[in-house]
Amino acid sequence: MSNIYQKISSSYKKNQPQLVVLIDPDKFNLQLIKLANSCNVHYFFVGGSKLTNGSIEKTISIIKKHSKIPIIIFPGDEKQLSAKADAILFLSLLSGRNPDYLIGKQVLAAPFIKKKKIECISTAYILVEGYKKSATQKITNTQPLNSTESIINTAIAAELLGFKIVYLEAGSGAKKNINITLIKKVKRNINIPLIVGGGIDNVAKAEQTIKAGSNMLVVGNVLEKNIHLLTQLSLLFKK
Ligand code: 1GP
Repeated sequence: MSNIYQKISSSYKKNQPQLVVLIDPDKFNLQLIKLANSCNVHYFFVGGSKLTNGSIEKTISIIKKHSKIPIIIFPGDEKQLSAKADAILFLSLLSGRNPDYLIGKQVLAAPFIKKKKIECISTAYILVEGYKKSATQKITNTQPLNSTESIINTAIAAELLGFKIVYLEAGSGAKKNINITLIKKVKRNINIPLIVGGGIDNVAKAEQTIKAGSNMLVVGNVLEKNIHLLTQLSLLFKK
């Protein structure tokens, strides 16, 4: 088994939730990286739905200079790659029916990932209604799922297809984060780690999300506005 996934899997088996800080290269803030070093942050996800000025490669290099926290690429498209990352979430947008985001972009990215031997974690990416049109929704031209049954069935299909992780995404800056009851139901139906993110902007939401069974919790947007919330959030986790 591979290195990063081994750690994720081991925490999943021990029921120890992990905290992920999402770094958007366009909004890079070195102070957040430095603060994360003294908090219970398990991983950085680096990526963005659409990058304008930021570069994945440069961002990862800077983070590596200042932190030992493993970096996992969370790619918005097939160009967001770097051999410097510790792993990549190899996402397929299973909530949508756009072939480019189901398999097309993966085909384009695959040769680089294989050649550079980047640890690849196949991830079923499920966009759930977050009541704010997300960047993912706009760029991929897909609709989020809002029926509990279809979300659960998509997660089950993901496991049966061999995905290593399910990611329930409400969209960055979502008005409504993923519903607690939904997390519990999805958890009951799958036996692989579950990532939850989107619109988690305070400690209470984070606490409820991990109590409901999320194995990895992703926080991005709110920390771009207030890095100090990380200190409080990190108290919910152990390292
Ligand atoms: C978005 O799930 C992540 O892809 C994190 O969402 O930016 O709303 O924290 P936020």
